[in-house]
Amino acid sequence: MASKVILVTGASGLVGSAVQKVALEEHDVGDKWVFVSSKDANLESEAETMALFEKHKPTHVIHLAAMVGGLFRNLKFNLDFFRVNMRINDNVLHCCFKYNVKKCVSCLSTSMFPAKTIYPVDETMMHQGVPHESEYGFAFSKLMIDVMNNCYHRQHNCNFTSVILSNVFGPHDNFNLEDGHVIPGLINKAYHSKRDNLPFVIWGTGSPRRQFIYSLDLARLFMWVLREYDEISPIILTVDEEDEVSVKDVAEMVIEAIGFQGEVIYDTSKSDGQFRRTVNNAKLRKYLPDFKFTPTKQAIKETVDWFIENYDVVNK
Ligand code: GFB
Repeated sequence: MASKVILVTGASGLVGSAVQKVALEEHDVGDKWVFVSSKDANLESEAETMALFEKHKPTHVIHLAAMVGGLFRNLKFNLDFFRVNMRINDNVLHCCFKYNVKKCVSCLSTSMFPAKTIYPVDETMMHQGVPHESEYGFAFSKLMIDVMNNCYHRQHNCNFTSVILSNVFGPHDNFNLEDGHVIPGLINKAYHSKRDNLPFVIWGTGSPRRQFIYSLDLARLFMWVLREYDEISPIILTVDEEDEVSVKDVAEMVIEAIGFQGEVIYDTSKSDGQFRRTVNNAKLRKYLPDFKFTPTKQAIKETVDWFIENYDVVNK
């Protein structure tokens, strides 16, 4: 019999696909992995979530399913982000409790830190103020996961924890221009600008700064959190502070990886969003001082190669 039954929600997304890849690479100890996506259950429905847990009886859960999107999707659907994610998270965590799940790891986001704060922020500062207005609904739904994890622990001694993610990118991302995050958006735009001999338009000023993490690095860290991390309080999983880059920096890496040589325009009529949200990963570094992140330039090149190879599927 499998020693662990690990249920992964949201498994067809950016992070879920990377977790699947890394889990397959692990020559493991007989754990059973169950990867589910919205095709298997609507997690906004309590009944469907319950049926999923009844069917698979997981001992461990990696909870990735969420309504997600880049700045421009957040600006349009603040309320939907809050309501959808609150429903999903309440159903999943309650089923984890009902079905005696030994450990659940959920995802928070660096966008939930107070908009007015002192940088860099760390895990102790997440409830100290109101998040940036552009991500308000999403950010509060993420903060509530930490509240629920603490309540389940206090009232029922559950081992539900969470990880705080910065901007993730990699294969299987959402490359949609309106809904997606900046790196997949830039890759999609640069590819078409090169193909159609058009200017490459970067939204905003290019000055905002972000810590980007490659999905495959994140998946490796997830394995460690699942097996070794033993706190209810969240842990930030991202690159070191000195690896923070600007939107302009990543746009230049995308231009190089695509081989675009035309005109570059910054459309400053578009929002910049939050200027920075620098986080300190000292807690992660205390546990894993030697963990090596893939250099952003190399990870962008690998993502561009994946995008080109999978162009028909991505753009269908
Ligand atoms: O990844 P992103 O959409 O969101 O990046 P956040 C937004 C930044 O990239 C802004 C610029 O400064 C935009 O002006 N940008 C330039 C572009 N060109 C583009 C483009 O083609 N597409 C997009 N999307 N942006 C995310 C949140 O915030 O951070 C998530 O949306 C999550 O919910 C994550 O919390 C951590 O980095 O601002």
